[in-house]
Amino acid sequence: MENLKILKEKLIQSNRVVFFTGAGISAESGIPTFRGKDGLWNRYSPTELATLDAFIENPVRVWQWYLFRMRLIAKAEPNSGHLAISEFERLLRDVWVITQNVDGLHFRAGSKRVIELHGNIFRGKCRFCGKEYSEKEFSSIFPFSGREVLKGMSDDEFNETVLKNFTKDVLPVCKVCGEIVGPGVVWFGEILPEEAVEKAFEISSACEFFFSIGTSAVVQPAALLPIYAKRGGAFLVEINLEETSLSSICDAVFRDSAGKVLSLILN
Ligand code: BV8
Ligand code: ZN
Repeated sequence: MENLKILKEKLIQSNRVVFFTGAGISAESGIPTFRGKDGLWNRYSPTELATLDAFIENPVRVWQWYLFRMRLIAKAEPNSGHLAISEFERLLRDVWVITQNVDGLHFRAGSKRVIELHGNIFRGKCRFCGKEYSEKEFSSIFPFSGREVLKGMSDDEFNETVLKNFTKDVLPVCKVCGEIVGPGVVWFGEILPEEAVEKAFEISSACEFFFSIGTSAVVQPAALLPIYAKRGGAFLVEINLEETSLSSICDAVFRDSAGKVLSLILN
């Protein structure tokens, strides 16, 4: 407990603190992680669904998977981990969140300075002409994607309409080029948004504390951020249920849930 108190005091005196998060921080909101024991990928492999090839080959199947996840996220609430980070943004001088997650829960928890490295699942992106769709604009061409529509759907309705009777003619058609629009996330093999990547590497290389939270630190180039932070002299903290390739270079490791540890440091 003592070292948590010391850590909090040092955070209060620090200039810049970065919270780098992965699927593990949203697990306590009921959203399965990718690679953990209950991981989403366990039933599917990333190459099977989160790639342009998979989408071109079978857009219905890819959209069924994304709508399944979007509905889980629409029904989810930010948890104590998201809320503690948003509280830190109010308490400390200079806080940034860099997230690999596409669920938007940091914003819903009240965090303002959030970099979404892998996009946002409720937005749309046309891979054929490049048009990007905001959440509002996307739900106007794809009613199924509306947060409230998905949240209000019972399991039976979802199974009936989306999992059973879902056909190509209900998929969103691009207003510009007429092709099928995909989710506004970064797929494997796709480049990350340039501005977001630049900003993320810039702030990570010049911060005093870098928290790597709920991530297996496997996905590149995001997994380079903690390495850059360490190289820039940051005190590197891992909060993760399982050991990762990062653990051995961390200055502090908390092998416990993100919500619990972040709330303990905060209070
Ligand atoms: C690119 C959006 C190239 C989609 C995602 C080297 C350099 C560059 C690329 C590569 C490279 N090596 C390999 C690549 C290719 C690839 C890659 O990284 N592959 C991996 C699998 C090896 N990278 C890419 O393709 C990237 N693109 O670089 O393009 C390029 C370059 C130039 C020109 C053209 C192309 C794009 C990567 C982005 C992929 N998109 N998401 C979607 O969501 O559908 S990644 C996906 O994984 C999610 O964003 C997720 O957040 C992310 C990372 O996973 P984690 O968040 O770490 O989740 P995971 O389940 O793995 O771990 C959770 C951890 O939490 C576990 O350890 C668990 O123990 C812990 N935990 C669980 N509960 C809790 C907890 N901890 C605390 N508390 C709890 N309660
Ligand atoms: Zn288009």
